[in-house]
Amino acid sequence: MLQCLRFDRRAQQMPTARRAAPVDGMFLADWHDTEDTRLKECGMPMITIEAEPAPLHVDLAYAALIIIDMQRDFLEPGGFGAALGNDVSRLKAAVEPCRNALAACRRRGVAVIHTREGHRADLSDAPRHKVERGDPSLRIGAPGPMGRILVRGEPGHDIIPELYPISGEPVIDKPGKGAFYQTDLDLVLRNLRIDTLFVCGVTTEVCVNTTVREANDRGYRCIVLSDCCASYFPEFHDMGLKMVKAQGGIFGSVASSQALLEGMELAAAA
Ligand code: C5J
Repeated sequence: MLQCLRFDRRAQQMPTARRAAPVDGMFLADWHDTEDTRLKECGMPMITIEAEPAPLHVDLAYAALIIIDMQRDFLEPGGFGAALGNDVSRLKAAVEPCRNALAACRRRGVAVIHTREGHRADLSDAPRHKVERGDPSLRIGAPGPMGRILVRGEPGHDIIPELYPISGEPVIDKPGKGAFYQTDLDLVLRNLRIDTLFVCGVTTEVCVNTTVREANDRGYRCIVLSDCCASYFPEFHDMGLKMVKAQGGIFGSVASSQALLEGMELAAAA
């Protein structure tokens, strides 16, 4: 009898076929061939999403929503973003669209992954040039209203309440801008057989862009959800999205959260 535990987030388990380790040299697409029948019967639909530069067909069984660094340190006054002189209120625009995309993915059993940028308490994983940037009283590790700035375990390092992870959703702690650098994200995605990422988060041109480039080189197809991302600099947000989708989608594709929701609804109605 088929088990569909992968799609029950509370079960935190995967069916046997998904737990099997990937074979060296196997392309991500090959995994589909071995599991298609099983996954179809698990009820995960194929959706069409109106993306740029072109519409895409996405099998939700192999897709994940990744939410990059929606942390208090970036979105709230008194954190890392503010310490660098930024107007943090500019990032608020991404919260509601992100919340809608997150709710839709949770409802349909699409894998959800969160990331957080931050450092060890002794800052041993923080490059010196990163720590020494800016006003000494506001640097990484300095005490602030939300605890030590950009340090793991401090209140500011936490994900904002609106998008708080639930049980079964992996949280990737990363010391750099890219979510793959010095983390186990690639391993987590491969074990879940993910080949497509819906990418949300902040900031568009820094951690979102870096992660998309890293993902693209590792063979993941990225669809950046434009309104679920934000920047302290509106022009960098716009350019960051343009860079992803230029030249036929050189790093990935861009779509609105509405396009994702519509794609899901159409598939559900079919
Ligand atoms: C930045 C990030 N902007 N999460 N981090 O320093 O984009």
